[in-house]
Amino acid sequence: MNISLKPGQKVFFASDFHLGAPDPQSSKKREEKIIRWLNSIEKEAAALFLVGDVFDFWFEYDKVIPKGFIRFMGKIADLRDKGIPIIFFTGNHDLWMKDYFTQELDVPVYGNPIQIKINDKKFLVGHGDGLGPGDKKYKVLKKVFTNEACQWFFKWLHPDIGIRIAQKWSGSSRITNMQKNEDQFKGEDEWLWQYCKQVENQMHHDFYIFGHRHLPLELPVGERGKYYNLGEWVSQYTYGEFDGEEMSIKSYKF
Ligand SMILES: [Mn+2]
Repeated sequence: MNISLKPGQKVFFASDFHLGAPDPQSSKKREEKIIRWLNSIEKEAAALFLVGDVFDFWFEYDKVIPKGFIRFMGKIADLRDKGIPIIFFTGNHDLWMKDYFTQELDVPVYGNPIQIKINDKKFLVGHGDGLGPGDKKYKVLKKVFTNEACQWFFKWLHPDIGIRIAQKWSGSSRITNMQKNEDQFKGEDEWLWQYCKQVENQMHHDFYIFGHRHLPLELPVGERGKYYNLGEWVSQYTYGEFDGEEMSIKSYKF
């Protein structure tokens, strides 16, 4: 994917909105904030990357999608209708996105990191779950979640039951863990940082952009590369911005 920026244009990156969690009221407030942010960037945006865990839970049945998030989806439709390319990634919470966003909103959805070129800079962009060493528990879980038989079984549970179970599970797994040190910086042991260094040894990228850690980070990768983590939108409202030369992590101020 190649993007060339006109003067004044920027590319925006955000992840880990976790819409739907931990309860409808706080999710609604977050949704409003996200829309306010999207309104504020739309004039400058040459492209928008939403890098996974946009939804705290998502599952597409053949003819049904989960209720909710309608203003957010409306805003995505509005930006697309204005001609702004939007690229979605699945995260570990919403990895069951299929073709609904592509069909309905003309938004491609990627499940793995992709390389992009913006002006003359090379990027590697993805959610980041299950990459690098460590994260072992999740890697096992992902095998179950992506198992076709498991998905088939889940699909045939009535959505009122399936989604209720999934929301309970999802709610207990992450947002609540945020208070419990899960999201503290692990220094050299940051496995996504290690993953970036491994990739950099094979092939140079100027910028590595990931979510998943819920920690806004800016770290060197080799001599010339940099790893940015986008943080989250539950309490910090952080996002990445590339102006054609420089990448930066900013916090949206309301
Ligand atoms: Mn997340």
